[in-house]
This record gives sequence, C-alpha cells and structure tokens, in this order.
Amino acid sequence: MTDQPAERPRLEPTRLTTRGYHVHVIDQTASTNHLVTEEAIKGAPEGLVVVAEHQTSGRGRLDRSWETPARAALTFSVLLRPTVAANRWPWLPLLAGLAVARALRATGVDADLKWPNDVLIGDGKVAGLLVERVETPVGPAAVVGIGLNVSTRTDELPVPGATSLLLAGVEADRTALLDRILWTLREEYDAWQAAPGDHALRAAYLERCATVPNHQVRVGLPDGSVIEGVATDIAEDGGLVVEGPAGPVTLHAGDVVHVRTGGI
Ligand code: BT5
Repeated sequence: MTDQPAERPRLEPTRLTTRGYHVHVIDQTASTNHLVTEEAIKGAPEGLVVVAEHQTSGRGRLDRSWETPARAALTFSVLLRPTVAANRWPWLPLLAGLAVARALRATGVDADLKWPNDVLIGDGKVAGLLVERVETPVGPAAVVGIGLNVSTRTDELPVPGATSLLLAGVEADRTALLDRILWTLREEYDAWQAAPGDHALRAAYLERCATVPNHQVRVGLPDGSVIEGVATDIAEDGGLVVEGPAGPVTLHAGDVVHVRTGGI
C-alpha cells in the first residue's frame, strides 16, 4: 500500500476511545460484512468490528456493489447480538443510519437520512448501510456494515448521486470519525435495547429523516414493481407509509427516490 497519497493516512486504532468493541483494522478484504459474518458463525461475541483500509468487493443491498478507493472511505462492519424481541429487529438498520447521521452532524455536517438508512448530504449519498441477520450456533446475530465516503474526489465517485465529506467541504480525520460513529452507535443501540418500546428511537429517526413527512417518492420494490406517492410517516415497526393511488401502504423494503429534490 505504499502507492497511497500522503493525504490519505492510515487509520490509527490506538487512538480509538470507544468501549465494548474489539476493533481490527486490516489492509484489505473483499467485504467486511462477509468477514464478520464468518466470524459470527464461528461464535465471535458482540462488539467485533472489522475495518478495511481497502474493500475490494464491497456489497450493497440486493447484490449491488459498494465501491470505494483505498483509504478514501470508512468501510467497516460491527457484530451485534441484540437481545430484543425479533419483531423489533427491523429498527436496527434505521438505528444504525441514525447513529451515522448523528456522528456526522457532530462534526458540523448537515447529514440527513433517506429511508431506510442512506445517509445524505443535500441530495448526495455519503454513506450506505447493509445490515444482515445471520443465524449462528449461539443464536441470531446482526452484521451492521457501514460505508462512508470521506476524502473521495468527484472523479473517484462510482455513481453520479454519490458525494463525500471532502466534496461537502469537510476534511475529516478518519480515525476520529470512526471513533465518533462507534460511540453514537453504542449509545443508540444501548438505549434501544434498554427501552421497552421504540418510541424514543422513532421520534429521533423522524426528526432526522428527509423522506417524511410529505415527500413525493417513487419506491422500487424488491419484486420489481414501483409505487409512487407521498411518504407520510414511519410506522411503529419502522416501515415507510406511502399514500399511493390505492391508499396508504406500509413498505418494509425498497429503493426510495425523492422525486421533488432532483432524485437519487
Ligand atoms: C448500500 O446498498 O448503500 C449499502 C452499502 C454498504 C457498504 C458497506 S461497506 C462495509 C460493509 N461491507 C460490505 O460489503 N458492505 C458494507 P444499496 O442501498 O443497495 O446501494 C448500493 C448502490 O449505491 C450501488 O448500486 C451504487 O449505485 C451506489 N454506490 C456504490 N458505491 C457507492 C459509494 N461509494 N457512494 C455512494 N453510492 C455508492
């Protein structure tokens, strides 16, 4: 990795202050979600974090790819073993997106969320999350994968709708940012696990989510169909309520385009 420009320094794990995690920084892997899933199946405990300086075959949802140049991004996965009831697990991806948005806001960036968990600066996607449930011999686990564009330049962005912190005018220290995200994730996760319902989380999510209320949306559903309408609310179970031509529907998966903001 000697060909990396000096302005893209390595992560410095000894500077991390977060507790309750075992953080491993590795030079390169295909996908940190893949690696952490393998470790989860072998019985790794909650709190394992694998961060890759370069992820060569990063995954998005629905077999899509996530592309980032070496050391220009944060690409990492966190192993969690939630003890909350299975019917509350759908909140976990939303919680993780909220944690990333909160961490970015703490550094002065106006980050918002597009349902379910894309992190936006303006109309540009600065971070994507892939949260996967894994069955393991010691019970179900969740692998929370986070990809955040930090110093990516325009010519390095994989798609036109993407952006980076640098392009938003922020020169971020990746180690400090990773530390902050791990802290906000821990805070949100512990509060969620401790609370009997998801009301506080829902309120915090609603405040940060640009999709609701009343955004005109076009939602591509996993079966290939498309619903257009107005996103009116986030349901108690974390679903997106869309007022479509046939009345309100609650969606639990899908790709949202914010129609009136130019669309992503
Ligand atoms: C996501 O999927 O946004 C989830 C991305 C999760 C990446 C992390 S990195 C660490 C961990 N290990 C992994 O292997 N994955 C996780 P989705 O909503 O399906 O969006 C994927 C789409 O985003 C692609 O089809 C592109 O259009 C776009 N895309 C790809 N790379 C991007 C980037 N660096 N920045 C912004 N958009 C990107």
